[in-house]
Formats: sequence, C-alpha cells, structure tokens
Amino acid sequence: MKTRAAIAFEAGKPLEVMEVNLAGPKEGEVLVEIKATGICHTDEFTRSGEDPEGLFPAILGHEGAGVVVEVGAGVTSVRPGDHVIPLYTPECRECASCLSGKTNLCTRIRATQGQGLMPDGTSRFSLDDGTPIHHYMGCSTFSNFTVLPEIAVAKVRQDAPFDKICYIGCGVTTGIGAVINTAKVEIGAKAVVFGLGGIGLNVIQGLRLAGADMIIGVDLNDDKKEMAERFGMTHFINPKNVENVVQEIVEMTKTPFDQIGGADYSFDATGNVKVMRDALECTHRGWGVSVIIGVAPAGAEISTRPFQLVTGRVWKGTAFGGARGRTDVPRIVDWYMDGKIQIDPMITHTMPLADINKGFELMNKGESIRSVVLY
Ligand code: NAD
Ligand code: AHE
Ligand code: ZN
Repeated sequence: MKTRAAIAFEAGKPLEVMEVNLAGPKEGEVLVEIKATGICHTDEFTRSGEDPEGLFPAILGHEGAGVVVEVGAGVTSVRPGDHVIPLYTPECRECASCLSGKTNLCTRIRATQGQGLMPDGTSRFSLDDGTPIHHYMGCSTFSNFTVLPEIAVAKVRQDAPFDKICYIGCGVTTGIGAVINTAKVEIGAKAVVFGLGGIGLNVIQGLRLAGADMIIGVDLNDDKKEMAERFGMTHFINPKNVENVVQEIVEMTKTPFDQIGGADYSFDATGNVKVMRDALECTHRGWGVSVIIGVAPAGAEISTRPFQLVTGRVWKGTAFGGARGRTDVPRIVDWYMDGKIQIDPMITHTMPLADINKGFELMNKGESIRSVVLY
C-alpha cells in the first residue's frame, strides 16, 4: 500500500513529507493506522545527527497512538479495530530480560530494531525506486500507517483520545515511570528535576503522585517555570542566576536537624553530561539517588569523583521509565482517563503532518512542551 510519511533523508536536514510504499504485516506483525504522534527530543537527537545509532533514510517518530488495521499470521493478542500505542520498548514476556522481573528492557528484537529493520531483517517501507527506508525505534510513527511486531503494541481502551494518549507512548510514561519504577520515590522526599521539557514535567507530576515534599526544578529557560509550577514544582532555579547550582541545592535542602543537605532524588531530563554530574553531586551523602533520563550526544561521557559514590550516592538510568509496555501502558491510559494524571496542558501545539518541521523548530526554540501531529 501507499502511505504518507515524513522522511529523514539526511542528518541535520528538515523532514520531507511524501508518499512511500508500505508492505503488509508478516507473521507476528500488525499494520497500524497512526492517528496522532508526539515529537520527542529523541526524534530531534536522531534527526540532527547526534545519535550514534542514527540511520538514514528513516521514518522517525516513536510516541504514537492508533488503530490496528490488519494482523499477520499467528497474531493472537490484538485484532483489527483495537486501539494501540506502539512500544519502542517491547514486552515479549519470554526472553531472559522479561522473565528476570528485574528490567523492562526486552531483548527479543533489540538487534534488528537497532538496525532500523523488522525482526526478519527487512524493512516494510520503501521509496518508489525500491530503496528501503529504515524503521525507527521499531515504531516509525511519523507515517500515517506503520507495521509493528505484535510484541511492540499495547492494547488500550477505546474511549481514550488518540491526540492525548499518544504522549503515553514515550514522555508521560518515561517521566512518571522514572519516579515510580526506577527511583521508587517515597512520600516526603526532596527531589530535583533538571530540564523542564516534555519529560521533566512528567517527572514533576510523578513526584507529586509519589508525595514528594520538595520539588526543585532547574532550567535555563525561565519560560518553563510557570507550567512546571502547575504540575507541582515547589522551587525553581535558573543556573544562569546562581554561582553554583549544586551548592544552591545543598543549601536549599538543609534543615535544622540536617546540616549536610542534598536532595534525596534527582533526575536529569536534559541529555547534557555536565548537568548529569551536577544532578548526581547535588544529592545527599549516604543515600542520594540520581536517575539519568536524558540521551547524550555521540561521544559524550559522564564523569564524577568516585568519592561521590563511595559516600553513598547512587547513579542510575532509565529507559521508558522502567515500564513494561504491554502491562503498564494500558494502566497509565486509565490513570489519565480517571483524572489521576494530566496530559492536556502539556500538549502546547498540534499540527498536520505537512507542518511537522514546525514542531521541531518550536522544540529547538524552547517554545513548546509537546507538539502533536494529527493525521
Ligand atoms: P525538551 O527539549 O522538551 O526539554 C529539555 C529541557 O531541558 C528544556 O526545557 C531545556 O531548556 C532544558 N535544558 C537544556 N539544557 C539545559 C541545561 N544545561 N540546564 C538546565 N536545563 C536545560 O526535551 P524532552 O523531550 O523533555 O527530552 C529530554 C531528554 O530526555 C532528551 O535528552 C531526550 O532524548 C531524553 N529522553 C529519554 C527517554 C528515556 O527513555 N531515557 C525518553 C524520552 C526522552
Ligand atoms: N541510540 C542512542 C540511545 C537512545 C536511547 O537511549 N533511547 C532510549 C529511549 S529514548 C526515548 O525517547 C532507550 O529506550 N534506549 C534503550 C534501547 O535499547 O535502545 C545511542 O546513544 O546509541
Ligand atoms: Zn521519546
């Protein structure tokens, strides 16, 4: 079949919207009509050429929601008409990682997914001259129709709006999951969130859900403060206005009974390795936990004095908020539908696929939280 899609032909270039060829689902695969997709900073990371795994040409996008149109042989868990959210972190429930109960990082299709291919080692997308187009993160939601492995879709309730729940495909789940699944924040905690964008705001709403007392937000852009306060941020720091952001946080978190100071938990949602170091070092001696969410550019490395870890701080990371997609995503959709979490105010812009490059521009100018493409 033909489908309209936004193609990343070359690193650093705008996406080109055009018709491409899409082959039908093979065994164990499903064809999904994408109804809406968010634009995450990770899409920009790949588009810009900063991703060491970036492949071109590719159809980016990994934060979508849509309807199953057709299923391949052997597919049993979904059928045409089901509403689904594509999963860049699949859940096969059979591999060593899924069975370990210790991680959400299913390894069943990781090798081919990283090569921009379906599990059989081929692409379903091609240009008219036969050139294959790479899939992206196993999702390629910047295409109106896409093919996904059955294990990479979460079936969700039919009354949830696609234009909002697409955000659960990455940003919402990553931010809230980082707090609940990865850090396991407890009531009364003091936490710091670096980067108040589409991910950081969801960390903040996760912290509020978990019952944190102090939620310090850090961003270079003062315009992010108002929205973060709406979601539960209690204190704001713009690093441009303080001499030393680590020292500032240590002072803010001191009490008459604890003159050491430091956050119980911190989260990096910037992707900047210097910020990641600050995020670790602003946590409390003896028990502070710092979670890396941000994706850093090719070649970047983190560093700190080992003494920071010797004295009890813990450095962790999280992908998709530690969520097991097929199990956890339908529950997060329920949380949204029940009013336990908010999504609508974070979707600051919507646009048709033809204007997708505007979504990237808004993100790069710091003017949006989430842009959502509506098909
Ligand atoms: P975004 O562009 O919406 O937000 C980034 C925010 O960080 C912006 O508000 C920006 O002003 C702020 N910022 C940038 N540099 C800063 C600095 N030095 N100090 C303080 N603030 C700074 O991006 P997003 O969609 O929220 O994504 C954030 C990061 O999370 C990206 O690196 C993205 O690739 C990554 N990510 C990771 C996962 C995962 O599973 N681990 C999932 C989604 C996104
Ligand atoms: N390709 C990059 C790494 C990108 C990355 O870390 N991706 C996250 C999801 S970001 C979503 O917005 C992830 O889930 N990674 C786990 C995995 O298996 O890819 C690089 O640096 O090479
Ligand atoms: Zn993402």
